[in-house]
Amino acid sequence: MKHNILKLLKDDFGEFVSGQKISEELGVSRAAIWKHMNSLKEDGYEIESISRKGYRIVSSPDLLNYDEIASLLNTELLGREIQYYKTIDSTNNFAKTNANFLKDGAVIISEEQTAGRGRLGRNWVSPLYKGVWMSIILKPDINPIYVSKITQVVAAAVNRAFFKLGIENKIKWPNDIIVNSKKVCGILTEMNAEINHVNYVVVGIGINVNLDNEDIPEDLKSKASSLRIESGKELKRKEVVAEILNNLEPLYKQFVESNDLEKSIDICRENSILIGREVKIIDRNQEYLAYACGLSDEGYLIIKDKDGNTKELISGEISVRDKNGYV
Ligand code: BT5
Repeated sequence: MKHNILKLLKDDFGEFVSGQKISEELGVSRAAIWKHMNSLKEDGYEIESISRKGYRIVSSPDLLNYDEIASLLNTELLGREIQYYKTIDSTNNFAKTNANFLKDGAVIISEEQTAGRGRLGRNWVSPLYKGVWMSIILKPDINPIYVSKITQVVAAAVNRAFFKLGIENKIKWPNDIIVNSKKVCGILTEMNAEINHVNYVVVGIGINVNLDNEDIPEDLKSKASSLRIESGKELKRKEVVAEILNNLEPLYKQFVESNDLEKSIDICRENSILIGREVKIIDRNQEYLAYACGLSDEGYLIIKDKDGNTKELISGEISVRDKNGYV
């Protein structure tokens, strides 16, 4: 009921909606409406009530639930179902456990993660209300060997979304988004598949939106930052989520429906922080320097080693560091 009341108020955002209208349309008593209004206020909504005029929303909190995000989306597939939590161990873990019951395009978002994960079981710092910690469940009808390309599609979408929000950024292949030489976003793509069939893909996206300096652990300060620290702007996290999903949907559909990666790869190429630079490749237990020449049409990083041999790196195999530091 609370959601229905909120929807009525949001449909007439800024206008007064009378208690009588709410009570008639939703079949609730005036006393119940009052109770729900108080509960909405506790959630952070600023609601003005004037006798004989009714209720109106003055401002909404920056929460990442469906009520806040849905009206900002222009998608058909992504984010049409949002599972929202205040705290969770890892949205990727939750997504993987529940993927069979959730729709293609469903999104899991938590205000904090207590065991956020990076690649290879690394830790991902995810403080309460400061960032976007979300996982998207995808059920593409593609060969499992192509799934790693989805990371490039997502990186391209995040890059576009940040530009739309006024933030210059670069993509560090395969899964980082960089602002002013520091990592502000990481992508973790996982899948469950049979030999020829993808059961589901979980794309985890972690974005440091409004973290302050003190939210970033000492040992990460030299390489990690947030959109707020780097741009000096406080962004609405729900707008960040919506921009990403809105930008991802057309690129993702092009890939899964027409096997067309061109636009995504073009974005990744044009905004690459690695291409044209010497990089350090950390490949399991060996490290070597190489020159990053480009990105193949398949989304693999093309490098030339010191002997002049060219090879393509497939995401997931390696880590790349700039030869003098993080980027
Ligand atoms: C990644 O791994 O960059 C993928 C991160 C994916 C996080 C999302 S949040 C929602 C979803 N649920 C999850 O549990 N995970 C996903 P990788 O390239 O392995 O980078 C991990 C490394 O980045 C760590 O070892 C740290 O050095 C650094 N790091 C940890 N937390 C960070 C943060 N908040 N911002 C920037 N760097 C961080």
